Amino acid sequence: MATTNAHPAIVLHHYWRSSCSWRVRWALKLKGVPYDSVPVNILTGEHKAPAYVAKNPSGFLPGLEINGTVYGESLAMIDWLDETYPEPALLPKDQFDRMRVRQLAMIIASGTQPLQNPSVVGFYTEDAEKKKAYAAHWIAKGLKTFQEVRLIGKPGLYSFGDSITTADLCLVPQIYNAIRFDIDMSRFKDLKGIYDRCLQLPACSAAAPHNQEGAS
Ligand SMILES: N[C@@H](CCC(=O)N[C@@H](CS)C(=O)NCC(=O)O)C(=O)O
Repeated sequence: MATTNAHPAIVLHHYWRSSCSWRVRWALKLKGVPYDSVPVNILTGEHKAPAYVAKNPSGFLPGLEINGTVYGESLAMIDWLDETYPEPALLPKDQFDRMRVRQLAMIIASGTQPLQNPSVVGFYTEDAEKKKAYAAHWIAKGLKTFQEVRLIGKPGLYSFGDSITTADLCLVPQIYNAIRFDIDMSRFKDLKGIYDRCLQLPACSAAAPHNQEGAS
């Protein structure tokens, strides 16, 4: 994609089912930023191949390429997008509201998703049942924390208030994983409500796993 006056050339290296990739796809679509898509298949190990690791040394997805330079870490990408394309804002104006939204986002991005990552779970055990129980334990713990912290923030239609924030970008893909791991979502009714509402929104839905190339 050629650089235009309005936008740099952006390429997203991602996997359709990766929750961290969904966060960034959603931010790109919400901000109306055009990008080229390079699918990287986690199941076949493409993310560990030298060609990808040379671009993103962690070997994790997604990777965001901006004018030929690749950056890792989905929250760094989302911050850059929010700074560069301020509308619609993904963080509230008030400093303490912003802190709360960041807290919610980090509960998922630092305290939950890493513990259910295939490489982490695979290092713990090769046993499929144990893998599932281990991942489900940490996801449920993370969602419980999120649910409680949300209530001491400003609960509204979404995670914080009535507009989409970075907290939702992290929460919704994590709930998708929770459902895959058969977690009983009746324990997290409010969060499931946010998930259902978000999936009605065009940007979230367009970024969702089932709408990506290669989804099965
Ligand atoms: N903190 C990183 C985490 C990235 C990450 O864990 N990506 C997962 C997919 S959601 C991955 O590439 N996993 C591959 C593996 O575990 O081997 C971010 O937010 O971008």
